[in-house]
Amino acid sequence: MEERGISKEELKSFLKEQKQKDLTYRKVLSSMCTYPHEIAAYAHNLFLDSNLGDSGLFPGTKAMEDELIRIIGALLGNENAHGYISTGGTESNIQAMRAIRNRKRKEGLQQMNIIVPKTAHFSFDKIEDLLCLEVKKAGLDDELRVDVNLVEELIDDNTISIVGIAGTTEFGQIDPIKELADIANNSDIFLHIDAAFGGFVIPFLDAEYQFDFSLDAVSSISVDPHKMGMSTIPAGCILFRDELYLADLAVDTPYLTTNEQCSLIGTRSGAPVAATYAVLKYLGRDGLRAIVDNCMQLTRMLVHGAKAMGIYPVIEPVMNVVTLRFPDVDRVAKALEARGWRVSTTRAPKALRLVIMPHVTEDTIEMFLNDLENVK
Ligand code: 0PR
Repeated sequence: MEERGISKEELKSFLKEQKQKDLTYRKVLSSMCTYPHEIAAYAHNLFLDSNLGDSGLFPGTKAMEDELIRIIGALLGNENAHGYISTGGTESNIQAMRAIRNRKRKEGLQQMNIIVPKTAHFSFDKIEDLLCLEVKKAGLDDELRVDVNLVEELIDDNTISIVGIAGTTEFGQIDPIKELADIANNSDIFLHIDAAFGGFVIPFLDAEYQFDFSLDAVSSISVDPHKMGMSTIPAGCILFRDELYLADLAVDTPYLTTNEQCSLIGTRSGAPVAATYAVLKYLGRDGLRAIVDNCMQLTRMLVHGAKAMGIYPVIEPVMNVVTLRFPDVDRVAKALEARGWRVSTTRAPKALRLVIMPHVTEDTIEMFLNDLENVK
């Protein structure tokens, strides 16, 4: 750091330059984030100094967090769920697995494993490392949902949790959560649902899926307001059916305004909490449904246009994630990037992956299809 600071004007013009180097979301089809809703940005800015790591100092923010847990819990089938606003899907997944691991450790279990679908997000690789849990990966069926028979085969005496994904990162597929719930019920095993992406999509789809606390065996759910919830980054949410799992996460915090803390991080911004509260209250279920409807309509438009060119999806999209097959997908991805698009590719099966977030418009899809026609 320099001895003397620079002027505000100089700094502001530097910041603007840096901001211009960042991409806008206009041609981004690889991200699960989007522009936050303007009301979320407003609330975020108002609560910049709020720290829920010491929540006794910020009772106004804390009340919004408590209400959010009720609102998001109700959306996911249980208004009496318990949890907190995390930094995102990674923290929520870690905390769910840490809670059941701590519980089982107290019961005397030493070597523990969890079973996740092969499609699980890479946060589970971090979990394997951090929590010293073996992570077993179960194979998939033809539609890229976890194969429940393979899950059942992997269960042993040291299995403490099964994980189902409601909205897989790469394919936007929904695992057969009801069948996983039956297995969890029969074996008395914790069932965590990673709905980081799908939690704000699935309740608003025309088709109905059982994936949440309305299934008795579902123990915890991860759901991210900073993905399809239109909130600011970082906003995740971890919910438990049973409050006692929060106690399994708690540490004593004798010199704070509260006696204990359940979150993974210490200092915790209240800004995304205010943002999430604001946007969910402002939009309501109708507003969120309209956003999902629009994304799904554009998803169908994209798939329809691709099929008309003889390009087919790996699975018919279940939510707003499209994966397209090409014999030479890396070349296609590169050619699209050269035209300013940001796209990604899946691992297996290898395909072009496009996420149709709320920043995507009809014009975007038309422009994209036009470019696809030229590079395919
Ligand atoms: N679970 C699922 C199902 C996810 O899709 C993701 C993230 C997570 C957990 C982890 O969430 P956090 O990243 O909030 O901790 N899925 C995207 C991914 O990793 C996130 C993303 C967002 C990637 C924006 C790129 C991007 O530009 O692919």
